Amino acid sequence: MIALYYFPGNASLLPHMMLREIGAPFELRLVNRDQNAQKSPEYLKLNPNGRIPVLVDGDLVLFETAAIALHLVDTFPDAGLAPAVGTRERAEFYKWMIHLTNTPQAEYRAWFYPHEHASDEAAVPSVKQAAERRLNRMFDVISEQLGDRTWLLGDRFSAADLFLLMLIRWGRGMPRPPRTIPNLNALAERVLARPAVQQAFEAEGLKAPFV
Ligand SMILES: N[C@@H](CCC(=O)N[C@@H](CS)C(=O)NCC(=O)O)C(=O)O
Repeated sequence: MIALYYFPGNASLLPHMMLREIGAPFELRLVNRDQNAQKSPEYLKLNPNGRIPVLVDGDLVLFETAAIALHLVDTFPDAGLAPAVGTRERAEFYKWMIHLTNTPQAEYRAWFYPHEHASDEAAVPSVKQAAERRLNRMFDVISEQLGDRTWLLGDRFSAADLFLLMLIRWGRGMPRPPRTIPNLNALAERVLARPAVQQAFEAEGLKAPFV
């Protein structure tokens, strides 16, 4: 049985949307951030970094959102969330998954937690501003790469589109939210129209505006 440790809207949203797309049985386990449960001794046994998400699959305990996502596409190949292994499309899929996790997702850490990136409280606003500038540039590049394609891989929907939706959503409070870039907004709308995505949002209690 699969269990996903989550908090509404956190990085756990990607594997949650994927599990709904896959349609396999799974259990959601809330990590109550309001009580800092991600830093509790029990949770630290699952993820010593004290971060969300964690996926438990039998006796496998996985942290890192992208690793969880890649594990899910491998475990459920028939769900069609990634192109076949060894193909050019699969390589493009890896490119996007790795880019999204180690570039915009990592940059969001500086935007949401700027105090972690400054030793002086006075520097925090400027750390946040610089993160925002870098995020804007990253979303511009993603938008240029997406162009007028339907999905990041062209005609083929994949878990990378779910990942991008989550990242677009995280920026809804930025001075220039990613949704203000027309083709990113259009992609977000297409992903949001998927029944599995709507089920995940509803189960997490996420309310409009979604991006
Ligand atoms: N690289 C990690 C980052 C996870 C992460 O930063 N999660 C955030 C929520 S989106 C978190 O746990 N924040 C609470 C904290 O750092 O205490 C991953 O992708 O799993």
